[in-house]
Amino acid sequence: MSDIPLLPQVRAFLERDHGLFIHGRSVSAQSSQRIEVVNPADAQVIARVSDAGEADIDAAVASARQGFNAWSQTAPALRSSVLHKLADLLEQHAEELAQLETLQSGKIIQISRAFEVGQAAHFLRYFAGWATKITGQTITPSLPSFNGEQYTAYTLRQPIGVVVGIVPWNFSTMIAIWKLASALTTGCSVIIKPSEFTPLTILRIAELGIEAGLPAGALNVITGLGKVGQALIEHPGTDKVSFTGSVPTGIAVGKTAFGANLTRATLELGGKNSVGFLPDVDIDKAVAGAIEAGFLHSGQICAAGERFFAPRQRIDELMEKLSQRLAALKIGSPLDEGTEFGPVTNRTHQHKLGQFFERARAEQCTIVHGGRLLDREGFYVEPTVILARSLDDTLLKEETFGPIATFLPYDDEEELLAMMNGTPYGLSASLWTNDLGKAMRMVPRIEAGTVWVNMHTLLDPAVPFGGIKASGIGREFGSAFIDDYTELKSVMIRH
Ligand code: TXE
Repeated sequence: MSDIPLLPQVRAFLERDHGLFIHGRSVSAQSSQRIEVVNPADAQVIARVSDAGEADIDAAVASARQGFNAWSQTAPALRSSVLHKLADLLEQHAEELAQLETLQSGKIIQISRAFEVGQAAHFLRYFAGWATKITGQTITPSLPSFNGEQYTAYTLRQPIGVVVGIVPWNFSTMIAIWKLASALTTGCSVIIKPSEFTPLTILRIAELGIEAGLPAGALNVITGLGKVGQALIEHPGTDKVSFTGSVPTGIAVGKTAFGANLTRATLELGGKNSVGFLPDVDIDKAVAGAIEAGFLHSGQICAAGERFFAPRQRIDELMEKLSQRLAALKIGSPLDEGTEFGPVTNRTHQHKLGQFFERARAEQCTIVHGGRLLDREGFYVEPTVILARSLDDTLLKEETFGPIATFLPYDDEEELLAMMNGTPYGLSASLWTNDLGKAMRMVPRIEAGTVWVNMHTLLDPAVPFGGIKASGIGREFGSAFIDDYTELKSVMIRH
């Protein structure tokens, strides 16, 4: 097969002189610094965007404050209908957005279509529904009444203000949608700072936001390096940061936010997620499970499984069958609809994965399958299966964020639980078994924000998502996100 043809509107978008999206339109940055956007499939530069400077950041924050004043006063039903309209527009522009996403991230086109656009629209509609359902409580205080006076109290949930949404490169469309939808449905305005590697789709979506009916300033997009994110958090005109990304950057973001007059922070960080196969598991289901947990989008998912624990008597068979499946994957261009496994998103990340392979060899782990960078144009690495020697091996401790499943055998259930929990992180974990009773007893003992049974990685907007331990603070989705985007005001009345 061969690459699908690019839509004319995609070519036209790439050729544009990209500005920043401030106060309802694309404006040229005052900073002259530019960042190259590179196609991971062939290492060619496809566009250049601005690395925003101080004046640009001031302009975006001023616009977002104005946007907040307007948007927070709109009726919840109107906010809901604008977000529904934006979801419609995402679907109407689905192929254009999917192609742009694949060009900037190397994500295979089916994943761009299904997740970055299809799922993003689905999440957006879920968030849109919340606009009209945000409520406080009424409370009867027990204060003394000397002259017949009575008391009534109630709480208000009010939008927090200007939100900074800092987005990583792995799901640059969907994660941006989670952040802007959470902010806009609660009545906040938002400034999105996309990853410097993948800034294009959100610039296009901001234009669709205006078409959907957002007032100028409700949604701004500022491109640039990490320092731009930091300056936005430090800015006195911003009230909250919602960050998704790596643990070290997340900790830095948290410190910056707390140092900036307690700017509120939601941190959704990565980690080192465990996958436990119980002794009764069907081997074919275990292999499919390992693929779902570790290799979707080349493992570049914060919730992906990286630490795989299998019963000692079954581990060889499992790794062998998994290796056979990986060997049959069609590796190729992400714009080819037949491709099952594409490049990773940037050269730095590809090199980092190469260093992990070297570390594994130096620590005498067994490379069961893969373990090399591919010698071809673009940023390709082999899907890899590794047998570690102990829990202290680097590949069982550090987040690789790549297509690497590292295995270790266990002998009994208590040892499995200790291994699964033996990490400072706690974003997600999964158990694979036919014995649901056993799984139900183990689930409460697993230290993770999300535990899946016989599934991994898939998220639903109705189910809260976020990390415990060093994997984050706060929750996205469900009703839980509302607490993070609103302030609770108590009102007491004597009458
Ligand atoms: O991520 P960062 P990077 C891992 C992955 C990858 C490594 C580095 O292993 O190889 O992290 O990737 C912005 N204040 N993950 O550098 O640093 C930055 O511009 C405010 C795991 O891309 O986490 C980008 O928009 N913002 C991961 C965003 O933060 C700052 C997802 C994420 O950048 C900033 C991505 C600062 N001081 C990478 N520094 C996951 N687990 O979800 C950077 N940024």
